[in-house]
Amino acid sequence: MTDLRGAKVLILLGSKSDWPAMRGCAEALAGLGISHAVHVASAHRTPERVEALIREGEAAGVEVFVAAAGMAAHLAGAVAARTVKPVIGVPLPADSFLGFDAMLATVQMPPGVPVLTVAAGKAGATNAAVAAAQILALSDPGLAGRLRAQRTEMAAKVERQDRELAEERLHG
Ligand code: RP5
Repeated sequence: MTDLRGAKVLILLGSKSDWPAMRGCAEALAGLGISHAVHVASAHRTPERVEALIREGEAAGVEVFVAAAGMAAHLAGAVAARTVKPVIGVPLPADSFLGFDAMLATVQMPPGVPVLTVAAGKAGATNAAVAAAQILALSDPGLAGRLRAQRTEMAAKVERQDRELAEERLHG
């Protein structure tokens, strides 16, 4: 059905409408050199497709699943029910409740079937990629090094911002 060969991370979206919020996840994985695939599969509208993608993904060597959905966001939980690989859930804001609905639906899993839930929306999309990288880095020293370099870069950016602000206040 779908070619997932080589993908270490499989990103599942409840709808194509989730892609603008989740594009950053794929970009962050690519930036860290992590092979990944992205597919739309809905826990409610296409439960069999969710099942098939998990089976295919596992057979292809996927190590971490990322599942993003809004509203009654059961996708990550539905994935977690069908695999013992780590599942990272990204709650997405929809028209109502600013993502609080999706956050509760994603995070409140029963004991024994966890979903590693990150922040709602675009921040969560990025953090899902970083968290997936951290899991993969446990057995990949090169990736661990790239994560450390990313942190160093982030710290340098904050210090640059501090200097810029001081400069602006001096001359503004
Ligand atoms: C969820 O419902 C999807 O993940 C999406 O966030 C939301 C709305 O889906 P669409 O009606 O845009 O397909 O299942």
